[in-house]
Amino acid sequence: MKRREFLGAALAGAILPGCGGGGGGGGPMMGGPPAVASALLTAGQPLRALVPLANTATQAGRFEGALAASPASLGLVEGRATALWLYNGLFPGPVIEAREGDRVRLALANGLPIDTTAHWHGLPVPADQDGNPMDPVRPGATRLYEFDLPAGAAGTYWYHPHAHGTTAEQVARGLAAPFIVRAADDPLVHLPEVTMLVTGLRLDANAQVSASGPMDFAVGRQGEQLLVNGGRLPVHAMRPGATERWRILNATSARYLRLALDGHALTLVGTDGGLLAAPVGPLAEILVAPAQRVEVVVTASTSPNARFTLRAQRHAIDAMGMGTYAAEDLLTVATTNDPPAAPAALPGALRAMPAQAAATARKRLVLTQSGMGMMAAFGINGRLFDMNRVDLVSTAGETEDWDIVNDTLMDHPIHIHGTQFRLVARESRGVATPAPFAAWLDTVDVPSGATATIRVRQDRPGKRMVHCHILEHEDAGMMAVLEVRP
Ligand SMILES: [Cu+2]
Repeated sequence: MKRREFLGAALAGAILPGCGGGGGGGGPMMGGPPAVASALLTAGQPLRALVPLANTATQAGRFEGALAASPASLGLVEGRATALWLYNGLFPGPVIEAREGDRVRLALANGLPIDTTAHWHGLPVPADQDGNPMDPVRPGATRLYEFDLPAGAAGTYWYHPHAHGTTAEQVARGLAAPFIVRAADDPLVHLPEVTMLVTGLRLDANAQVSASGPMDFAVGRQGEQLLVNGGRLPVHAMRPGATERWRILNATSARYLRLALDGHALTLVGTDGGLLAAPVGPLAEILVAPAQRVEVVVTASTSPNARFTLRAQRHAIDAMGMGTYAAEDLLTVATTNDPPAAPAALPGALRAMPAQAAATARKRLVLTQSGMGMMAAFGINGRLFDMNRVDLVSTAGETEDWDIVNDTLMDHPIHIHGTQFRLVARESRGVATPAPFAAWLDTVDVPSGATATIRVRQDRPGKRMVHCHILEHEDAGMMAVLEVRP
């Protein structure tokens, strides 16, 4: 089968400025939810602000909080109760907002009927505090996670379960929320800020979260409605001409978000691991792969009383014709009737991003496929996950180049725990495209048939997960254990 090429020349990490449309074929398998929806699933409600997790610390320089993962029931559909699993009963879960330098202590109480963990996605936490699948929190148990947020860690992260084999189910039932780390010297602190957590929801005819089936395990969970902060197609009001900083998180299982805002350009200022060295833009669109985050600066049109749509554009992720996502609207920007705001200045430099050290070791990871179509299964270097096996070994503090070779018929967003890395280049069909700018990533999209070369350094010893962040792929074994030795 001919491999898809259109992403072959793709640019840095998550970023795909001004690229053409995706391939054809296929489409979501499942129908939408029942027709009558409550406010949450009714389009046009105001964008909800996420609820912050209370900091119960009594000392400065600390963040202490309590999370409980428990079954909950929510009236998403009129006259029906949808069974969900939520953090602290919130849909979505509470946003954790801490600062660089903070000592963090978070207690997780497991009120679920199965094992869970809290994985602090993208944060440089010790391996034994990172919610690995080998560290399950049993039903009824409470686990305390403790870690420090070092200088330079400011950025947009998230937390979610990482229990072996049930991560997709736990996220699909509602367990995911942002974790924002702030810097004392944030150069964009003058801009109003909005956090937009994008999640997927797929309900069956009884208004219950539907289990993933064979198609979902093949190409990722299909047919989800996209929600922003738990709402369907919410409205975000902006004063004409106003400039805002948006933190956008892709917490869907498998939905690549090729984001564009009608009539507006986007300026990229940050990725998974925080700010870029300088703003990048204007961009017509930005590709945010599953698990990735972006920080974007948006200046609203000066037209009053106008409406614009933030949309995830059509995007194909496989060459088997099964994983094409149709365009889907995410959110409406509605300008108010106020006189236009004065233009906001954006600094030319955001932060220092010195070059990484030269690599002194090299690894090759091949993303592998067995079976075709609905029978497709994916591994790393031909193997499925075994938490008792070590697949890769690195030395703490050593800089390595990893060639991640995608020898499968679909794209995979590959996530490495415990550190941030940079894309060096992508190669496809003999054409290498260097990353056009430096960006810190913890998840890199590796298109079908392409090789992504990343430069990565792990600073803390212990076992780290390396896996596809299409959650059904992860659960089915597309994951490896990296042992970082002192
Ligand atoms: Cu995958």
